[in-house]
Amino acid sequence: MRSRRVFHTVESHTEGMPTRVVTGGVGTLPGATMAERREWFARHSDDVRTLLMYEPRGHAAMSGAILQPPTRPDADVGVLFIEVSGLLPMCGHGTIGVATVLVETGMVEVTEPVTTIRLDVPAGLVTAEVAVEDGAARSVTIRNVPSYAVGLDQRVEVPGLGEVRYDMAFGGNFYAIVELAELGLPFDRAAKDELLTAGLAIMRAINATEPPRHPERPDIHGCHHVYLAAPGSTAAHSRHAMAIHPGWFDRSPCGTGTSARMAQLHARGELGLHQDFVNESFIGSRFTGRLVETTTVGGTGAAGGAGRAIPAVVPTITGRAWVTGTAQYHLDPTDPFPAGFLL
Ligand code: PYC
Repeated sequence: MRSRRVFHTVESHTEGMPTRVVTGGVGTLPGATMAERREWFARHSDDVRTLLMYEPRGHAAMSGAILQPPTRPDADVGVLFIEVSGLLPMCGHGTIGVATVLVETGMVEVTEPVTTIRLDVPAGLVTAEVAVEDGAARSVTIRNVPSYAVGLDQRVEVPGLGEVRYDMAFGGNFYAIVELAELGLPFDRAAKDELLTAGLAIMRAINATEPPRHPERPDIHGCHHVYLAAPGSTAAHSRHAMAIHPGWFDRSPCGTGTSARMAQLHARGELGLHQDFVNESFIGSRFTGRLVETTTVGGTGAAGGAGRAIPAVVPTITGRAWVTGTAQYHLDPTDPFPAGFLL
C-alpha cells in the first residue's frame, strides 16, 4: 500500500445523516477566521473535500466536518463543514455530530450531566450543550447563529412549474420554503425524483432572479436548499423534504433548515419565543427547536452591516447523533480518481 495522503476520521450520523469528522491529515489551514479558512480551502484544497465526500470514499449525499484549532479566544474547537455541495458556512446536523464525536472520543474534557463546547464555525460562534450520561452523549442542543426571514410570499417563475410562491429565510444557510400542496406534489418517498427535480428547479430560478445575500457577510449568499413543506405542517410540528444542491435530500431534519423554518414562522406571527417546534425529516427523524431570543442582523453599526436592521431570532436545536466507526482514508499515487467522482 502506498499513500500520498492519509486522513483520519470518526464517522457518525445525526438522525440518519452522516457526518464524517476529519480529525487528522489536513493540518491547520491558513486564515485569521474560520470564514477565511473556508475561502482558502475552497480555493486551494477543494480536491480534499471531493476526495472525502465523493465516490468511491463517500456518496452523493455525503457530509463531513474538518476539525481545526479555533481562531477566536472564546471558542474550543474550529470546524469547517464539507459536503458534496461545497463548504457550508454552518451545518446543524454536522455540529451535533461533531459535538457527539468530541465527547465520545474524549477529545474535549467531559463533564456530566452537560458538557458545553464552543465551536468556531465560518458563520460565527455556535455553542453545543451535550447531555452526557455514563460518558455517552444522549443529545446535543446547539445555539445557532441569528436567523431571519428575508421575505415572505415571494414569487418566482419556474420552468415546468409556473409561478411558485415561497418564503426565503436564513438559518446559517438560505432556505426557500415552499408548500408542497401548492406545487401539486405528494409528500411521499415514492415521488422523490419529482420532488428533487422541483426543488432544484426552484433553487435555480431563485438564484437566477433574486439570489439572497447576507447583509453582514458578503461570503454567504445564494439559495442551495429548498424546504418542501408537507401538507398538515404547523408551527408546532412540521414535516418536510429538504432538496439540496446539486441533487440530494437531507436525511436529518436539517439544523440550519429548522432554524430558517422557525425564523419564517416567527416572522409570520405563528411561532413565539420559548415554544417547542418539532421538525421532521423526509425519513421521519426529528429535531426539536426553540427560539430563545430576538435580535437583529445588518443595519448601520452591526458588524460590517449596512442598510436597515433586519429583525432576527436566536434558535436552539436539539438532536441526537451516534458514532458509527473510525477510519483512515488513503490516496494512492496511482489512484485514477484523486479527487473522487460523482455519477
Ligand atoms: O443540518 O444544517 C444542517 C444541514 C445542512 C445541510 C445538510 N444538513
